[in-house]
Amino acid sequence: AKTFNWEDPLDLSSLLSEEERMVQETARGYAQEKLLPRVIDAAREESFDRAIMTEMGELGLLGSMLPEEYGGSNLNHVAYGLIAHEVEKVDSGYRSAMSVQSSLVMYPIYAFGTEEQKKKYLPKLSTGEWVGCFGLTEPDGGSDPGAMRTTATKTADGYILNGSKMWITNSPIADVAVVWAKLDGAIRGFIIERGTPGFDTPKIEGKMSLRASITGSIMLSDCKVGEDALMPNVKGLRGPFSCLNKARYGISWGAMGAATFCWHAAREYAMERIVFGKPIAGTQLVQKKLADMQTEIALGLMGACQLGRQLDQGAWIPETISLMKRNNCGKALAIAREARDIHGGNGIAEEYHVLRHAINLETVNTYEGTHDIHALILGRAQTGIQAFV
Ligand code: TGC
Ligand code: FAD
Repeated sequence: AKTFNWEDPLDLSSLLSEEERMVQETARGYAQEKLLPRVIDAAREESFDRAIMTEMGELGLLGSMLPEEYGGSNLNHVAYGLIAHEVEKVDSGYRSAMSVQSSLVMYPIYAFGTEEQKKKYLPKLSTGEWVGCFGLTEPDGGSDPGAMRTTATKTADGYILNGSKMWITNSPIADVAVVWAKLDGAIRGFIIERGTPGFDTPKIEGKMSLRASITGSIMLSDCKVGEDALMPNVKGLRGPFSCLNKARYGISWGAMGAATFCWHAAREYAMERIVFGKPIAGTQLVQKKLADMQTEIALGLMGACQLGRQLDQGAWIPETISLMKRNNCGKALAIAREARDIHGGNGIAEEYHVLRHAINLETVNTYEGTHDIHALILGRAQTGIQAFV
């Protein structure tokens, strides 16, 4: 007879294929052996180690869902989610670097680019030789990207871009940027290479969240690009949203990775911490907190897995992605805060990691559509009434 597995109460692992488990093992090994030992210094010093991109590239973790001819590993959505989950157990910022490269840069070039653009950029991005970034959000407000001000103007031999993008993961180290701008009033995607005159990417300093990730802005002042910078096969908000669908899905797994780390750390700490003569794990309040964490994580991972299967079958709906992104980020943030609480004063020390996760999850709950914006997407879907405006 089966016994209760406290770590995997709904038996998620029985739903994974042999290949998915192998990917999970590879990502777990890399994250624990190579990322975990450098994360405390990275967060303290607010620095991102560029070598991480080539390391991930070597293991096939970048653009993993793309076909092999473009440098991908031909993996499915569930395997992609498992990578995000393992990497984010260490730090949401490291998962960000992977998400942006895979879902927000390689995916649009693959889905909307010309054959020449795919051949030029995808192999280099998949090895991590080149780093990409994705510029959608602007300083005047990210929740309503349809109101963007960045423009592209057609010239005799290309386009001139003007405007600015804010809060862009990886922009200061990016070799190439996917930038969304309005051309004759319609949103279009452009690929801009580092070194193009009028393209600048200053770093944002002083972040208190996601400090192991590098973030910047993108300044475009009369930035001239050729005809070949435009991705021809998409027009309108569907372009950036198609990328966000993939990234938000991955985040629904990733956030549960950060939550899983915090839950396990809280459990272990509570078993060892003796207060009033007994382990705090033997108190009702702490047990309730641990039970809540276990329940939310088990449900969140099952939901993410089901969504991954739907994506693999092509039978998915954007609202389902909003539901999972919103719920898993919100729950992960609450779990990380509770785990910090269970650690008492030690919970604020960097060596215990839990406060770093909680602070990171503040960003994860906000980017790729805030918790409330996803509520409005779900509200619209069930009432037929849009409440954004
Ligand atoms: P709406 O009228 O709803 O739609 C406009 C057009 O877009 C299409 N569309 C989608 N297509 C594909 N997938 C989706 N999920 C789609 N959602 C909408 C839609 O069909 C329509 O097409 P058409 O042809 O009919 O015109 O647009 P709206 O302007 O009312 O949208 C409102 C809202 C709130 C849903 C949307 O703007 C939104 O989601 N806002 C949040 C913005 C956001 O998520 N930004 C993320 C920036 S990137 C980032 O944060 C990266 S962090 C990465 C990291 O470091 O990990
Ligand atoms: P706003 O849109 O100004 O929202 C502020 C508040 O108002 C939120 O609470 C929001 O929920 C609420 N709100 C807005 N509209 C409504 C409404 N109609 N009804 C009720 N409440 C509402 N963007 C990129 O393009 N690329 C990246 O790589 C990227 N990386 C990021 C990395 C970090 C570390 C961070 C912090 C952000 C990143 N972002 C990126 C930007 C991110 O997507 C935006 O911050 C997010 O979409 C929210 O936009 P905003 O910050 O302008 O907030």
